[in-house]
Amino acid sequence: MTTIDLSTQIAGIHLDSYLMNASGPKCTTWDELLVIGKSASAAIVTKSCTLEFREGNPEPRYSDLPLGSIQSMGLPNLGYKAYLEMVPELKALGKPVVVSISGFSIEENSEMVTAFQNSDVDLIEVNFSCPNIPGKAQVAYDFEQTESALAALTKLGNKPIGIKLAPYFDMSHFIAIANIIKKFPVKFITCVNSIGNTLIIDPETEQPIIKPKGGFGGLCGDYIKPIGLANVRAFRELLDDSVQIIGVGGIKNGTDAFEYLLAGADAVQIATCFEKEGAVCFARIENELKAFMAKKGYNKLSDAKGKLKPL
Ligand code: RRO
Repeated sequence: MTTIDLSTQIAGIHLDSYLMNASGPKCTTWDELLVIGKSASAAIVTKSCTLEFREGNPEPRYSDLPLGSIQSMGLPNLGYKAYLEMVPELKALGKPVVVSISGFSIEENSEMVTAFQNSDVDLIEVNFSCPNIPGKAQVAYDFEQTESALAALTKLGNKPIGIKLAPYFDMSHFIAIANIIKKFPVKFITCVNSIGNTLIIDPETEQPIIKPKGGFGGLCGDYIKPIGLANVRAFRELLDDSVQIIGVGGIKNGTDAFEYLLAGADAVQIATCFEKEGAVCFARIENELKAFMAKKGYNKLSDAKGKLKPL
């Protein structure tokens, strides 16, 4: 059987495979990160962190849905210094470490970026798109703030910085964000975060199914795959190849991963499927992707990357 090479790179950082965990489920504590380190995930991505420890939003704040999930976790995390201290042990697990940061201001993000610039992490993903903090808008939907934040954060060191984007739904928004990204040395983008502020109602109880924000939460999983694919595709066409794209949204099998490859993803992240299935999902999806590519006669990612065929 032909060997299929799924190795890739993000901002010059080599990844043995195309699949990694997303900043999201099961990546908050050392024990959870250790599980990811021992799995087939190509990197270890941490839960978005803040200056201080956060308990997160009141429960119930997560619910499985038939085709995904809705959640309003509210950034529960250990505080950035805990992740900073873990970096040497995480690196010792033998794969790239991606830290996600999600401060509440440019100043807070600057403090955290500076700290991680002076650490051994491989990539810094700045989360501009958490939808679940009461009273806080998503930076990614505020183009002026996105530009000011990038101006400040991209000059704090030489380690590659990327941004986690919200899903966009209008061509003018793809173009506006791409034009901002082009002004700065943004090395990668991760798209998409959950679709924020969706509402699932239980008709029996006549209540929302999660508690925070009156039931408004981030929609994840299969529901958002077409949106993730469109965002990856749009940005792949608008940005040049110096910006790598990490696709996220509804990847639960090898063909989902392959669809993101056709759209132009350099790598993909798995959130809801990892939440539901556990860390075995990485090897399973990897094997399914390899089998699907073998059937097609492809033996490396570049054989199909970005090569969506016109109808
Ligand atoms: O913790 C969360 O509620 C959360 C975050 Br930080 C995020 O970026 N996206 C999301 O759907 N949930």
